[in-house]
Amino acid sequence: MSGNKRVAIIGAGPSGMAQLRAFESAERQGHDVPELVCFEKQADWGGQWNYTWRTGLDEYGEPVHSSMYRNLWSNGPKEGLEFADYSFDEHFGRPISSYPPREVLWDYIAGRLEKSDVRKHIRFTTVVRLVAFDDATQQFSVTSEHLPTGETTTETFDHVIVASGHFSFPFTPEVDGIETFPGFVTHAHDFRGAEALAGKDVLVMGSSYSAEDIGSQAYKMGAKSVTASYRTAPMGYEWPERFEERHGLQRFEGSTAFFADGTSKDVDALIFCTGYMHKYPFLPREFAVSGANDLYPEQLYRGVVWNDNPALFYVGAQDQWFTFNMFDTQAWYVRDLILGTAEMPSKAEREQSMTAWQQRYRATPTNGADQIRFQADYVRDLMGETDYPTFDIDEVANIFVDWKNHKRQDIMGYRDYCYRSVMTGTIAAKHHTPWIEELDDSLERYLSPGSANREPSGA
Ligand code: FAD
Ligand code: NA7
Repeated sequence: MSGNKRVAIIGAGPSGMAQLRAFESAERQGHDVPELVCFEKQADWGGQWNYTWRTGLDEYGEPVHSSMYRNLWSNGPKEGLEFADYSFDEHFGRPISSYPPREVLWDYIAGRLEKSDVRKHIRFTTVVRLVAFDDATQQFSVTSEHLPTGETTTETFDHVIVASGHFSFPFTPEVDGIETFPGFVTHAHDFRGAEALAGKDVLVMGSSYSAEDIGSQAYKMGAKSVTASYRTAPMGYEWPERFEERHGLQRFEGSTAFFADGTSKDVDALIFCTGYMHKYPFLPREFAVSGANDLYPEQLYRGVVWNDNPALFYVGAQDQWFTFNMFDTQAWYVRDLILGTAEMPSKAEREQSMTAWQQRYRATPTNGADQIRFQADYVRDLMGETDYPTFDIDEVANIFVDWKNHKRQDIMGYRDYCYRSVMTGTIAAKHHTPWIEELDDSLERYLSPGSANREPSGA
């Protein structure tokens, strides 16, 4: 073991799993790796991708982590998130479509780690309650609770890696008169499926991913109408009939919603798609990322090192165009800093770098393409620092830009496009059933015969 160092990883979602994979890869190359303890409050790995029907509090009275719903399919092409060291072809043994359902992606993420024994490092159903740092010993103490028994344990670690995600604590604004609304009210975090919205007039508040996809789910499942209410700018897609956008939900009077343009609409259901908060209840304020859901959180050098205490790291703390392969590049870099094979710059050097990246981020136009290229450059920067297999990051950025264009062309049909993998060169298989017609989102149905029989389109 690396000088008997101990490393705590908080969370076994895609980011924590990437961290375990990174250390495993170093160990395979003969590096002496630290003792790893990964705390995971759920009973299995996969983070958001570990679907639960539960909402609110779980069976132990813990806040439910996952915000995913039954019928969720990837909202971006899988060619944008593919691991550079474990392709979809390797996992499934044949080409699959570009927008797999949730369960299929969960299977892919898990498949990479099932080939190793890293699961032994994970303590499931164990929630981290408190992290503290002792200036005298320069060590962290981590207090955790084993949820089934209620037993608490405090241990010391040289490093803590926070990989607990940031799409689990819903932000829900106040709306005047909402207490008089007799209909169904929830937040995207607690949404599990749109079947019950069939025949209903549905209002979604927000204009980002959740509003777009939950609105589309409601449409697909036969809602009588879907109204999406935006604050800053409409999504602006060519919505089908029964789907419209209106500016600024202002108040309710009973079932009637009033908007900034003076119009009103009677609705049966309101779903807040108003985003999430950075919240780390186990961290003292001086260690907790705060602020908006940004591509470059202010307190983190290279998006991963807590600048005021570089023994503390985050993986996956930024807003995400890139996901799984970005978490990998972050995890590989964090690993190398811990192993000492990458050098930790001085505080002054870190600050210089952070200022430069932040200035650049603030100057980046908010349109999708520029933001995508900003994050591509960020990933490229990390990739250059480690031995994570390099891949054509510009081509991945192009895939994301194409994806945005396809959404503009056909918001209800964009998931039927196929892209080419930058990792293997394979063109995705056309799925046997268009997204709008498919009501069975299971892995079995997805992989059922016929999925490779349609000619690819796009790419
Ligand atoms: P998470 O997946 O959130 O995992 C964090 C883990 O930490 C969880 O397992 C949690 O139980 C654990 N944890 C939290 N607190 C504690 C604690 N105190 N103690 C112990 N364990 C703890 N990305 C895509 O690429 N494509 C998509 O289509 C897509 N769709 C999404 C849809 C929704 C509704 C949401 C919310 C996100 C979506 N994402 C998507 C983004 C998603 O955030 C990432 O894909 C990915 O799950 C992030 O991984 P993570 O490990 O950083 O966080
Ligand atoms: P996002 O992407 O953070 O978007 C939040 C949306 O909520 C955005 O459109 C905001 O509008 C809107 N919002 C926030 N506060 C308000 C108030 N007070 N009034 C009206 N509208 C508001 O969250 P999502 O849930 O869509 O996506 C998060 C992740 O989940 C993402 O990674 C997906 O893959 C799934 P704004 O544009 O700021 O005016």
